[in-house]
Amino acid sequence: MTTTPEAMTSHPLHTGVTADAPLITEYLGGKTFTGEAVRPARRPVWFMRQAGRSLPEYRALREGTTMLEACLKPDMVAEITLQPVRRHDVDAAIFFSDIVVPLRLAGVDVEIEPGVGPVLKNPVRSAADVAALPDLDLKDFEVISEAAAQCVSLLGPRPLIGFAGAPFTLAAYMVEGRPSRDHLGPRTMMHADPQTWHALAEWTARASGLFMRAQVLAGASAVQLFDSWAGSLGRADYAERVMQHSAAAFAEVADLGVPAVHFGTGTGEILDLMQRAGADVIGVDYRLDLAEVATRLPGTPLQGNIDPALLTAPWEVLEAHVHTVIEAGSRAPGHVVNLGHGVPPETDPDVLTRVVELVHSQPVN
Ligand code: 1CP
Repeated sequence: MTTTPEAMTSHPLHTGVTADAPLITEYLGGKTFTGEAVRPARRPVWFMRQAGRSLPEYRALREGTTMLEACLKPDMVAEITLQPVRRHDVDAAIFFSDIVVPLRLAGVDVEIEPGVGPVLKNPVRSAADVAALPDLDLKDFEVISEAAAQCVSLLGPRPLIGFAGAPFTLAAYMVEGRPSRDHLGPRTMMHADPQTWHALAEWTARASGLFMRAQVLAGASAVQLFDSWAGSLGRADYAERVMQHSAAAFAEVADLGVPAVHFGTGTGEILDLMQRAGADVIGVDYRLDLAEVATRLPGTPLQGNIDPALLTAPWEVLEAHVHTVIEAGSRAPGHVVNLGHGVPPETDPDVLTRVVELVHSQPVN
């Protein structure tokens, strides 16, 4: 650990504040950050996209502020990050931000349009477009460090999870210029103009890596890379044209030693590769059988995979499903209960609170 930056000596994992938090010990396969075997005080659970969207207190606070403005106001970020922790008693906070925030901080003209998602003024489609991308520097992410540090001091022993979009998912928005279903633009580019593709993916890997690094140096105790659209790739494309860039994003935080989660959707064919890209934990989407994934990736802690569609099913149906997920997860060396993708905006927040109570009421292994 000689390369660990000075800032990490006061990090909550190193001071011990979050070293034996249930989330961390499950991510580490039943060990504390200092390596002692331990059973968690309770079964950990959090929800992807728990901050924002489904919470009335979020909508009230965001009134009159655009999404990206909100992401650049440390007080607001900290408040929104904490809202689901207070309301649901989840075992981790996820930093409130968006995968395109590093683009904005680097100087790319991007907006998040309500009801649409990220939109770029100038999509990036040629070698010249890539060459014109701004230089990236950790100093550009100071507002993120400040916001994350506020979250960490308010959270105490509850870990903050830092995150970023994976290089492919981020590049998909940059090439298309807006949300798309099949991501044809980046998939064409990686074959038609591989040099430009790799230059773009190197840039997005560094943007995502620095974004995670800023959050960890400010005290985030884990990171998650979201490759939401990697499921649109064939295995060969992922292996030859994408995986090395996700590995490069993880490499930007590898010296900091925090557990790293890798999540994508529709990624059944590439889960082993996603793990090899540098993840300690695999986030499992709702389409996969968690028990089978535990068999396919032996020795790997898992996160997931309640089907978000069941959040609006009758309670008995959801309850039985949660029990199935817990039972399947017990076959992995560590398991953090989560959804198999983000909270749908129309979810009744009380249902999420009830799921947390149910998970916490179950004995730990
Ligand atoms: O005005 C609003 O409230 C905008 C809605 C919104 C919110 C609340 C967007 C626009 N982003 C976010 C926050 C956000 N985005 C978080 C916050 C923390 C939390 O999890 O609670 C996180 C982790 C993200 C990550 C994100 N953004 C992903 C990866 C996760 C996933 O859901 O797959 C992706 C793909 C995005 C892009 C994005 N940002 C926003 C939207 C609507 C989209 C998706 C657009 C599309 O369909 O392509």
